[in-house]
Amino acid sequence: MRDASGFPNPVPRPEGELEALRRAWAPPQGWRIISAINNNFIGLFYVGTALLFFVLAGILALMMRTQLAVPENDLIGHRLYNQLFTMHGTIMMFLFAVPVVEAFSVFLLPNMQAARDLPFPRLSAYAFWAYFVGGLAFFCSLFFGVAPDGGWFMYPPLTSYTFSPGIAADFWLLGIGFIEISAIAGAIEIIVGVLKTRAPGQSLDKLPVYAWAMLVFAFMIVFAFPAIIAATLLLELERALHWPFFIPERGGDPVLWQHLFWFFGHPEVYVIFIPAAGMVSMIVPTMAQTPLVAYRLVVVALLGTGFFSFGLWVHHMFTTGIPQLSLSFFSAASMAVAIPSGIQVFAWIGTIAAGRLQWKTPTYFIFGFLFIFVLGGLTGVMVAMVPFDWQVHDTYFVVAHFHYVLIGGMVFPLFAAIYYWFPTTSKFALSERIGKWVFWLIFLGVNITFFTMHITGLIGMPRRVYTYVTEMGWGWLNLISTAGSYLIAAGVLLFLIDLARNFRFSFDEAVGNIWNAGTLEWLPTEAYQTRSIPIVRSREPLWEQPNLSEDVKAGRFYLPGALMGGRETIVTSPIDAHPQYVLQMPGPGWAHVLAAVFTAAFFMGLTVQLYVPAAICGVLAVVSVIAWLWDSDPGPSHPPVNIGGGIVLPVYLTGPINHSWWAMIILMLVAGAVFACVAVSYFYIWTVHPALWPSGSLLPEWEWPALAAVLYLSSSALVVLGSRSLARTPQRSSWPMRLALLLGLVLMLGGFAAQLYAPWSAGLRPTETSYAALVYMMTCLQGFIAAVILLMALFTLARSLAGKLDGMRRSTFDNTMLFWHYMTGQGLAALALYALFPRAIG
Ligand code: HEM
Ligand SMILES: [Cu+2]
Repeated sequence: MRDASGFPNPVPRPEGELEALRRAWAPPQGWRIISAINNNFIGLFYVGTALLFFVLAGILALMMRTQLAVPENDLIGHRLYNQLFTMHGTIMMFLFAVPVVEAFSVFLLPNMQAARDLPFPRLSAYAFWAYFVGGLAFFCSLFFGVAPDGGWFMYPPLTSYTFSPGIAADFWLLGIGFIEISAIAGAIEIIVGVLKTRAPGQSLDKLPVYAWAMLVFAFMIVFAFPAIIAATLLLELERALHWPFFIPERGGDPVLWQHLFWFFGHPEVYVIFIPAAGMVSMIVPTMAQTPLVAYRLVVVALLGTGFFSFGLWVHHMFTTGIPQLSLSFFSAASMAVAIPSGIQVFAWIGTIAAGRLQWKTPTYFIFGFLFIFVLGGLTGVMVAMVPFDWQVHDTYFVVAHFHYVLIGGMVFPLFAAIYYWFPTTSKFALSERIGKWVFWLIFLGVNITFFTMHITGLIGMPRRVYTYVTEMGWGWLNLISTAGSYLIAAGVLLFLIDLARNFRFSFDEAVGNIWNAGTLEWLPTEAYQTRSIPIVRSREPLWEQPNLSEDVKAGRFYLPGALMGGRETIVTSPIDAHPQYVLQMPGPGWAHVLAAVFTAAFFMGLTVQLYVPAAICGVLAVVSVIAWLWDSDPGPSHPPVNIGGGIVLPVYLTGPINHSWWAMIILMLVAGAVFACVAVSYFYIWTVHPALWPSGSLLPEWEWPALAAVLYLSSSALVVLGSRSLARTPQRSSWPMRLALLLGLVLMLGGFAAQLYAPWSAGLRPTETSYAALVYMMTCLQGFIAAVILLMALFTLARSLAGKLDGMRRSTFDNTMLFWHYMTGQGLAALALYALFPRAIG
């Protein structure tokens, strides 16, 4: 029977059958814990760790405020102060703001989409553990006096080897580069999760705004974070091997760092704000008990903000001597981006006006958010005006502005979210009485601390100074700011007390829907999410689909229980959310946790220059990843299953429908973006020092590059032949496929050797000029991708020999093939830039 939306209704199963399924459902104890680690629990652990970093960075801020309370204070010297503001800024941005929103989504998204989990639970766990271990190690650098002190944006030349010898700056570069890997892993998980694991019927126009926001967030990470990865790679190579990317005497340019950093850093602000806005769009309708006004417009605004925020980065560089025309462009664009945020603000106000507001703690925080964020937006428009920015650049006015935006734009929504959503997983709700105290303390504290700073800045106090003389007359303003910061601290402390008193994690006895919300994360859950997966017919199913909770709980919908005796969820089509296949989730495992720990140890070892232990950890990390992936491609291990309502789904599909295929595509986008950043740097450096480019008789030779190109292309062609051969043997692996992979590997390695040899034989050395360094940088990236392909191909061969790969069960092969083509594409691009570009200009 099909209903209006085109989905068959769930047919209630006979009571006996349901009973049997219920029994199959009850997971054994160990299984409960593992499913917890992979889902809600890792999400909460993740949120908790991020809050820990918020508190730690907050303590650093209090230390700074204490030092600045009175003029000529010598509580903290300039050295420590430099470390404090660097660590505070860095931790708040990289170890709190981004992880906390990813953490929240690991915990919220599956519930909101009534999926049993995000599609790669082990990848979320990997992201978490990498962040946990790496973040704590990074923080501990403070205790050993080796904390970075170059400011959170680490401008060279200050942070290059001449002015920052020692390992402090390396801590920042390797530590942050590593944390970015964790953020990107999370982003891949979120994109595939939002697009592929939704409740049947939850088409894109019924998707909760929060899920939209997370989708935009994750895509922004995919395109913005590669810039900081590229930048940290360049600076680390400059520091370690003296490749001169940012040194003007050898053709480099320190402003290149600023471009790369802010191409990441500006979107970063929206990366933080967009998920928070998504949370607000969920909380406001519930608190007002009416659907969000202008849903479509809000979604368009989110997409618009995400897109346009990539065109604003230069407004952080108005004082670097940028040409007038670009100044005007970026100034106008910076003001224009206020429009989509304005649309959302009006949608929230409209929703509040349309409904009847419940005055609960989350509501207070929403109002605090609106007030503070709008003020931050106003000063934002002020500093977007170039002449004004020239006046206040690097003063406390800017410190006031960005704290209004960051605290208003993300800390307040986050508190609202915690008070709002914790009842989904806690036995008790947080206290309303304490909550209001927390709100008022933080709200007043923030305004007292930071409003004052506008004035301090306007009368001239620069940022990043550890003290000031009495005659400047800044003393009383600073004292007020310091007092305010203690109020904030009191509020946060009270919040932690509330959390300790009332938060009790529970799978199945959570307080539940105390706000009468309409979305799926409020469905009753058990050890492994909802008992059955509902059909969704509206944006607020709990409001509009009567008996939904009872029917879900009774198992009257899809996948009622553990049909295959394991962990499973439904994979749906990205637009309409039509059920496509049943995804068998991985079971308990430790390999991914070890992989994260060893990756962290590898980066730590590099930082403190213990190269042998680092190498060992690197190898162990690779081994753990291989062990982790070994049982990740289960194949059609079970005949198609009847998920209920007459729908029979396969348990395994390959090709573009497969969830891991999507993950691979996104990974390729990330790799491509890193390469693109380096390629753009190459052009940029050319515009700065065209005279250093080879010309005339020094033009690069074309024979070796041409050979490399031919070898790459033919290796790709061989893999395609291998794929065809594999398709002809559905039940087993084929020898032609194995041979094609092996021969392909040989050709690829030959291609890489030719690519490496070309500049070397021409006498080019990476330490000589920025041009040469960039040529070798592109070669390094190619070498990295080639090494990955080598591992992937050997892994594929091993699976084929172990009988775990055939014409049906071929996800591993397909992913290797995709990345192989990527390798060829990137190689051709690098070769063209090396061999053809100097010719084109010379
Ligand atoms: C909770 C209360 C907070 C207080 C009292 C506080 C205080 C401070 C202080 C005193 C500085 C140094 C100013 C200077 O010497 O130039 C600073 C810098 C900074 N803060 Fe905060 N902050 C707070 C929250 C946050 C949050 C939530 C974020 C981000 C999510 C953040 C991000 C930054 C950044 C990026 C810097 C610049 C660091 C640099 O100059 O390299 N802060 N903050
Ligand atoms: Cu910006």
